[in-house]
Amino acid sequence: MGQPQQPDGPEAAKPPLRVGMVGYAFMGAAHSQGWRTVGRAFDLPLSPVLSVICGRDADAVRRAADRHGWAAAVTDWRDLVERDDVDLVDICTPGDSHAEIALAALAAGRHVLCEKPLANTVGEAEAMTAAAQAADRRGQLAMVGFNYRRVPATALARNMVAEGRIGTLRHLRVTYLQDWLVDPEFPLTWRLRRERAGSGALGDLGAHIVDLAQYLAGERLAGVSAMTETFVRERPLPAGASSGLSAVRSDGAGQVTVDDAALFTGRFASGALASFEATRCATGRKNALRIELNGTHGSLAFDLERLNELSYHDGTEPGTYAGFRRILVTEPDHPYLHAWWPPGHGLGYEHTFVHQARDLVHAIAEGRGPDPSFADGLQVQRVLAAVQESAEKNSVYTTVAV
Ligand code: SOE
Repeated sequence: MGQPQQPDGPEAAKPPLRVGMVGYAFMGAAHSQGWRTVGRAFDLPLSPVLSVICGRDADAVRRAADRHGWAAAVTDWRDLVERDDVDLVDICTPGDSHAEIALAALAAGRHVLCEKPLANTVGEAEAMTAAAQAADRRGQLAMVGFNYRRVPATALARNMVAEGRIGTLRHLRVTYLQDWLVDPEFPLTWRLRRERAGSGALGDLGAHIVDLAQYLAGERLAGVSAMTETFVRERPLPAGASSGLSAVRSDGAGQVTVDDAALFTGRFASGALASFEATRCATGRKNALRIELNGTHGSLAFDLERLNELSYHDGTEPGTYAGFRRILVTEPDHPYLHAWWPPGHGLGYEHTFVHQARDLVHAIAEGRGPDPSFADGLQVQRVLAAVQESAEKNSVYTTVAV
């Protein structure tokens, strides 16, 4: 590992924002590239520095530090949050450690970025939110990482809804489909155990679509009716399974304790209706997030597989010429695009993490609460809890706690 990626050129003159990240798997890699890239794409008031990365396996985290450009590697997050070369703690771990790391980081005077879902339970999310609100009064900021808000096309959709371009919302339908659990031999990893992940597709994918739906609609869900299912209830234990895992079958399989899929309907405070589907068993669908909003004056539709595009139907046009048209979201006046390429040169999934870092850096420099805040993350957690409660009560309509 070299020295911290010290900013050069115009970056050198700006105060640093020294990041310490906990976790180095998929989200750790995605956030690392966000921190590496953001200062070179955007003109920022602070210069992010990749100070230190943390993981339990010393060799693996050292390799991750070298691969992703972190200046130091440690194995205990408790040390990381106290280091004097860390201003912001970025939490990219499984959900069962979000609360303890965030609470320690806030107590140590650090800013925090926490991956979604905010926590595994409403109680944890409430404690995190209270700590974040107290820390905010000390000038510390905390954000939860709902990165799909930061696709230029979804940010444009949010602006269009807010401008009234679809009129009053009547319907929203959103699906988030993956298929990596179709194979019954896929092992019992942490995402399939309630004590580690809190829930299955609901917290992993459902959290994204609940947040995105509320963000685009500009309002919150009042209540839900839900069902969940676990299609494969026992899976092979992963190689080297931790002592916490016990086999429930003679062939060494362990019990799955989370949902494979969640389907739910929701009613917004305005009375608009919504439908949600989150599953990791939709054969052939790899990371298929699609959302459509129907209003009195028009509709908007987004497909993550075509993330540089937004479909728009202007219901005020005469029927002869009306229809869904494709907005290619690559113009310099589209959200975030001024920093990137000429029109027509698209962005990708990884850019959402660059945009997330950009927005957090600006919020910290300007001393204003970032969105989504921990309070936003808590509200999503309360929707997920209402979904689970409804599903346990034979889909009875369940109001979302406020
Ligand atoms: C699930 O496989 C997952 O990695 C989510 O955890 C991420 O939040 C999503 O962006 C991609 O899919």
